[in-house]
Amino acid sequence: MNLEEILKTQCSKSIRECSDAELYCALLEMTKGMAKEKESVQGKKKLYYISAEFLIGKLLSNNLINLGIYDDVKALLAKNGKDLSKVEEIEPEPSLGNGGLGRLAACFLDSVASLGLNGDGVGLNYHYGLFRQTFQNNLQQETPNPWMEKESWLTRTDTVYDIPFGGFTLRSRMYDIDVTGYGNRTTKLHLFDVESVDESIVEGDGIDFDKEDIAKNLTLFLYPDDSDDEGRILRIYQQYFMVSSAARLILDEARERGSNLHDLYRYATVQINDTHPTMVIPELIRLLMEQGILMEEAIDIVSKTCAYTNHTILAEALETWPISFLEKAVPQLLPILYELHNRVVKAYRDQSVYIIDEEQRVHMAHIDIHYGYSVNGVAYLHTEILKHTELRNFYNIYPEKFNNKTNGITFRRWLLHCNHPLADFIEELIGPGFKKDAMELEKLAAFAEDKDVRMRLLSVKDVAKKELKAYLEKTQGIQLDETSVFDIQIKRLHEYKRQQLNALYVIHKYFEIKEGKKPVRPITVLFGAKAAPAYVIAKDIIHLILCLQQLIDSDPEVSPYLKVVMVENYNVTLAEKLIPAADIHEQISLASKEASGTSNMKFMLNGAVALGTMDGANVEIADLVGEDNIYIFGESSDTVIARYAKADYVSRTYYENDADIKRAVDFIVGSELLKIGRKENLERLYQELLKKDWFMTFPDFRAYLEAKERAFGDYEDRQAWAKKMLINISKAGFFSSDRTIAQYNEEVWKL
Ligand code: 26V
Repeated sequence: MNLEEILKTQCSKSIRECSDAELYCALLEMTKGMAKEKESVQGKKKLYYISAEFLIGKLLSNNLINLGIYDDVKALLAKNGKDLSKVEEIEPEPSLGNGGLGRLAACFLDSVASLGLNGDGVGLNYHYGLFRQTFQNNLQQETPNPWMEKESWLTRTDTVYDIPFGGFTLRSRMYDIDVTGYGNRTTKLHLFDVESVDESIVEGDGIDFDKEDIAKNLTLFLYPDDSDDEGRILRIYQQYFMVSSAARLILDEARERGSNLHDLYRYATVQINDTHPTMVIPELIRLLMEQGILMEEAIDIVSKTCAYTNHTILAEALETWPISFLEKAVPQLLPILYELHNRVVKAYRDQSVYIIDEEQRVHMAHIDIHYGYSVNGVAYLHTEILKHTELRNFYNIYPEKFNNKTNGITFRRWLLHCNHPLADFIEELIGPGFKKDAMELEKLAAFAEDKDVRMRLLSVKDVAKKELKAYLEKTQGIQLDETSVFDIQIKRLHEYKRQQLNALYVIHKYFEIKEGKKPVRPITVLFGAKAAPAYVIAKDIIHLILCLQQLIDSDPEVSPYLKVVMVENYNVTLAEKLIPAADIHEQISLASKEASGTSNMKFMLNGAVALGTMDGANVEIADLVGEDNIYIFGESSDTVIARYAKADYVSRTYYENDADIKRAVDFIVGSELLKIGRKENLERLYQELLKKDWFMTFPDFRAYLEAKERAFGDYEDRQAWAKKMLINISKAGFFSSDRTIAQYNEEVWKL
């Protein structure tokens, strides 16, 4: 049957007569059917990528691309007076992740399927995912974000497990989402859900709910607010529910493939994505013991099966659970946890590597490192810092376990899907090979001196900027000037990512313009960021940015030259519009703090130039593109680490010795902003910077200004800038997640 007939059968009317919503449902069903046909016989050993987050984004277009029918469907719809991009808009975005970690997991699944590897993802089916962000009175508000509709990518399966908790049992059911590989096979994302979940317990129109009613709330939200103890215990229930379901699935499937469980590690490998799925280790041990395997052997088997990825060095982000919480939620794991701890105590005298500390807290990462066979960081610098600083004592014990796997992104979504004009132009220049082998992008370097190519590249960028302008105008009522330079910072709001540094720049520029020092070309500074609902200072930073946006918009002296925009509800869908349109992208974390970053790779691939610190994967980007094609500033990770060790940073000294810093910081609580914003929030942020500035924005302020001005200056030589764009694209191949996944497979999973 051809596409037209399939669609007609699905809709039971002609394409022309269908609404966009009907077409969406028909395409969804059709795609699911085609994905099913590409499921194939699986090998002996299988990867289970367990993650609390899979930020998959909308799936329709991506699936059409991966199935190789995007152009045909688009043409067919057009022939019938329909627009595929309108149909795409019908799809709700499943926001099953917070940011980089969850999006990475989604990119990895795409690559596992595209490389034809035998591996599935396992996670939780959150009904509301991450909250939807709205702005009211320049403050972030959170509301639920429902995404599961009658017609969705989820397929209910017959796989159910009874998961025991302290005092009660919950039934889990597996739902599947097809992961269509690019021209290869389909694998699965398994999402477990509680049968008894009850969406009606959400209070009002916010995101509060009864945190103690576990049977009803377990899979309601992604990472519920964990600022209080009930929220934190709920996290433990979620995590155990996820990994116990996963462990049962792993054992069932391994047996089906012929394992006698003594050889489990020859049939399964488990990648633990950050510490959230760590309890899979004691749970697998427990379940193996239920099958009659002795503790000693069970520990050995599981230690050869599980591998751990670390995604952050921030101490506050490394999970530790009070043993009393675990005792309440999952008492059956306690004997195993004590045994795992006692073995460590016996073997090593060093308290810093113990699993349970003196305050009776369980260090989840320590379980992973002692009882997993691989520990990896997510960029070169990050792994080095883990080995020599954060996890030094573990590295001394197990040097052979540590390895680096620099993150990557799927080029299907982050080029072929989100930037058709650029993908087409690249294909015109170097042929279609780059779609399968991203390293072929290197061939673009041959055009670096070609003036026509440079001009074409600039016009492709202009098209994307105009598209973003139209989209933001339509969806958020925001007006952009597409002839201005688009300087974009999009990522979770966190002090270490330093959106506040960018905001201080805006204030500085505001003063300069007021003083008559106008930029040669208008500047548009775009932000997109959600703050954790309980993260007070992060929300204050959003407040500051929104107040600046309003202030500048209403100032006719400044607004022709400077515009600040914080887009509402930043998510994958918005990222797909923002990234192609960027001229400059901000990667300005405090050196040593950003494990990798992945938007940096997406921007580079779309021909934007980075303004960044030597942090995370920026280091590798800088190595690849060379200093002419990136704007690096700020103190090195060594300096930063040494300064933390000495604990001698005093932000006030910088404030007092640099009039520009003082002027910008004082402005936060000056009369102009206080007229617009809330005193409490602005004052708190002012005090935070003045008294603490824990992520050291002041020491980097001057260098940041200088680098940013240099970038804006260089931007005016359009030919030279186009060359920078081209070099960035040509060097992006290394950051394909296909490369990352191939390395995981060769060095860790060995499927
Ligand atoms: C979590 C938390 C939770 C509590 C409060 C503070 C805090 C700060 C950071 C985090 C991050 C958790 C892990 C994470 O998302 N890491 C990100 O992983 C990406 C994929 O490897 C990587 O590109 C980002 O650099 C890294 O931040």
